[in-house]
Amino acid sequence: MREKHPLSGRATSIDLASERASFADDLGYYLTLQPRQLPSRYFYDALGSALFEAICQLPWYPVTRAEKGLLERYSSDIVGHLDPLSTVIELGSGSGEKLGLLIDAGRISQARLTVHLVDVSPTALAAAADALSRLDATTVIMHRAPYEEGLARIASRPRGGGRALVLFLGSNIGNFDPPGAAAFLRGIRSSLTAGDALLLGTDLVKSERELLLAYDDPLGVTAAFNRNLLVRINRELDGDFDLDGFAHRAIWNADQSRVEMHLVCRRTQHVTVRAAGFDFTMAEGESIWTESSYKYRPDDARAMLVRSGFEVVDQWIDGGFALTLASRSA
Ligand code: AVJ
Repeated sequence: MREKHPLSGRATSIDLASERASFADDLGYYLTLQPRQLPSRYFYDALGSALFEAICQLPWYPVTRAEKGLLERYSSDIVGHLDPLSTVIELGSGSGEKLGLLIDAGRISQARLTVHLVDVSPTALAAAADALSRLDATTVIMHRAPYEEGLARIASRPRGGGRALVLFLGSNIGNFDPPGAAAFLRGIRSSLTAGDALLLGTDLVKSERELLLAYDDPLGVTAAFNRNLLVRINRELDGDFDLDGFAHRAIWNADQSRVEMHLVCRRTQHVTVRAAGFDFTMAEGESIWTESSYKYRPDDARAMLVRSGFEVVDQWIDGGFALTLASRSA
């Protein structure tokens, strides 16, 4: 059975209206904090998702290539730890390519497999569903939802034996601050049963030069990805950000072990976000903090999992990236 367009994957106009309302609420809160901020989850509208896919192909952004290389080489080892594997849940499905790699390289029996894709982006879900449509013996279920909500829905479904593997790849964990990451991992753990596992992808600390090139690339794709947040606000919430008046800046915060992205105001401007019902003045040099990408040492990733109640099974490292497999023991 293949649920091509399950109910949980369909966006209704009510969803869209309430999403816009919470976008407006979030802006009213985060844009008036000092320093001003915008949550990075809002990067991923259709254009933002396409720009992110382009970033993954940049020679200066090694994350995706390194992780795919690890999956190609070690999927059979990963799957070997999880026999019999019956369910794979990918949080933040992206293009679905990595999941396909795991299934192929791990020689997972497609007929006995159920795949759940959880993503807030309808564009990402559509791309993933397309990439996985070749697995016609596998049941693919899409959940257009935030991760926690998707996990809760999946956990409440009956599962016919076999182990579950949750994939949280691409260093998406890097967008959480340390307490947030621990809480999130504990949430994943509580949705699993004994014997189930989590495969976590984490980008590793490397030289400042390499890190800054990855987040401030010479083609300006990451700058476009960052500024698109303002484009989105202007379009969806009737904002009037002067795009030209903002510069992309990436900095390496060594104390906090994170790359930060900011939008720095080049000249004082008054901004109105009409549909969110607020306005403010931004001074020259003031900035909006749009993203944190935490970087880890291999031991940090393991310790974070242990603190969240997991048992580390194995870890694979190459190209400045780590895949860590952890299980829920009881
Ligand atoms: C998708 C959150 C892992 O932090 O590296 C890429 C997003 N931001 N370039 C990351 C991103 C700028 C990416 N994550």
